[in-house]
Amino acid sequence: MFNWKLYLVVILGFVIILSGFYANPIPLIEEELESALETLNQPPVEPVILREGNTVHIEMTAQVTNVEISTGVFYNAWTFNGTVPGPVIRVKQGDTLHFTLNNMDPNMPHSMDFHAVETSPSKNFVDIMPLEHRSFTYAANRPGVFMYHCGTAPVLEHIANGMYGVIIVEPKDGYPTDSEVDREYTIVQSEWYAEHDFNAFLDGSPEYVVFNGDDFTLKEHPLLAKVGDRVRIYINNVGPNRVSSFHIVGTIMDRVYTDGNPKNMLYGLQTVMLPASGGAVIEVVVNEEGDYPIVTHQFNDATKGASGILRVTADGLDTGEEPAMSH
Ligand SMILES: [Cu+2]
Repeated sequence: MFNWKLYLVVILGFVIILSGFYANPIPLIEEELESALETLNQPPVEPVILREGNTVHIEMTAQVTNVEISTGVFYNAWTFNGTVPGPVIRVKQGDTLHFTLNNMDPNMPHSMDFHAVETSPSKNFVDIMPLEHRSFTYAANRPGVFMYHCGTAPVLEHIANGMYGVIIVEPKDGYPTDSEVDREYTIVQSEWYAEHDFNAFLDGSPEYVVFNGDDFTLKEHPLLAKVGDRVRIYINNVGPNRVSSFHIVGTIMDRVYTDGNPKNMLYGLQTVMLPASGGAVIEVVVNEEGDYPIVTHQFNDATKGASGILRVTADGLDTGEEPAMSH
């Protein structure tokens, strides 16, 4: 017996398949490619840092990894080692750096530009092609708190997507205040724009301006100090576009070493100006218990996330309380 219902279903199915084919001849391939790009989320790879006398072997990985930039907001970031900022690298003035970059990103060349070294960019900051690796050797002869970043063109895109961090080159003879320092922290200020939107990067109006990659960690987990402590902060503003006017409410910076060079010692600053890529070592002495907001005094940027808390308690331990005031 003729099953007209089955016949109708088969004909309808053909019509749907054919109309899809003619409307978009290669729909599956494009969709698959797009979703593969969207879902690339490589687990963080630990950096390798090994000292051998005055030579430091550093191995880092360029990779694509989702990072949380605000509570519940994720960015499919281009990173060094799966975090934004990338790992803090610490070496000593006079060290030779033997640096290897593995590029795990299958879609894009990446590179490394260390502000801590003086070398020919066209030789030593060159692109490393997808899934390749390459090594470079250079000296870190000047002390400081230096930015590092991917230098692949367009640099704006690679920095705005997350490829930056800090390399601290400790001065050979230390800082004059070394023996007085009780606690040390590192803060990196940076910007997040509409995801992968190059026009937004160009316009320079970020959605978030953040400390250490997100707008919540330094509020939920304050930096801690004990009454009377001298607190040292290694700070760098990596931008890519904004200047930072770094300030800690309720303090005056007892010492500031501009760009982290001990010869650039300043006294009694209320605010330290950090150009894009600029760094500093700052020290404050905290003599009263309480929550001291850490901000950029460019308050549009502080309101977009660049604020945190320095919590001072009698024993230096966290009280676990919500910050008393927030900016
Ligand atoms: Cu890059």
